[in-house]
Formats: sequence, structure tokens, C-alpha cells
Amino acid sequence: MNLEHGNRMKTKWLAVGLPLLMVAITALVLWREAETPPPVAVNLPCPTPAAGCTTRIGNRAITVGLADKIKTLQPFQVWVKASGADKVQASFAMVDMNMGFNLYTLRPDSDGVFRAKVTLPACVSGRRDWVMTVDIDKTTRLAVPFSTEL
Ligand SMILES: [Cu+2]
Repeated sequence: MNLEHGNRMKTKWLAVGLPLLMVAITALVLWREAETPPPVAVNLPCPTPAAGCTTRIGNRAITVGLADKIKTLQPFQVWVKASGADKVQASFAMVDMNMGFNLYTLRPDSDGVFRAKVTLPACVSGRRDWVMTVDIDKTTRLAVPFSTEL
């Protein structure tokens, strides 16, 4: 094997190896991101859902509101005020009871209040106690308990 051939082999290895390495690193980064566990939920009891309830996380005040009288199978509003938030999502379940997949992305209105219209399924065991999980930018998670009306 002469020197020129050796150099060509090296160039070939770089041409194939470098892109492969980049792909591997990208895959690893994406995988690590997907594996990042969600933040621990901060419980936010809300006795006045229609007026909204506020908590402070870090140096940001976050207010979460729900319609006053919520009935299953009927659409109602949820809203979240969180200054600087990019992505706000809400999902609904019961304690120790998965209530099916329901993930809502809240969209900011002209005042920057994130809103979604939500419809809950009826509970097969007749329970009315729900927990709304609010995720803000994958860094903040709130658990807001509430009840539906009969
Ligand atoms: Cu249930």
C-alpha cells in the first residue's frame, strides 16, 4: 500500500465516518431529551376556579382558571396566565384512574392568556373528582384538582 492510497483511505473514512458520527450524536441528544423526566407536579388547589388561582414558581406568577360549573361531555374553558411561556398543555385524569388520552394545547389569546376548550368524558365509576395537569414549557407542572357537576 503506497502513501497516496493510505491518504485516500483516510479521506474516505472521514467522508463516511464524520456524517455517521454527527447522526449518532444528534440521535443521542434527541434520545436524552425524550428521556428527561417531567418536572414534579406542584399541587395547586383552587377553591375559586372561575376567578383563577395563582401560585408562584421561581420568580414567575402562574394563574390557572377553569369554568365555574363543569359538566362532563360539555365543552368548557380552561385558561392559564404565565408570562413568557411558549407552550402550555393540559391533560385530565383522576387519582389512580386513567381517564383516557386527552392532551390539550392552550393557545394564547390577544392578551397572552393561554386558553383551550375542553370536553371531559363521563367516568364509568361515577366519580366526579378530576385533576388537571398543566405543563408549561416542560419545566413546570401543576396539578389542579377540581370536581364536575352532576
Ligand atoms: Cu374516572
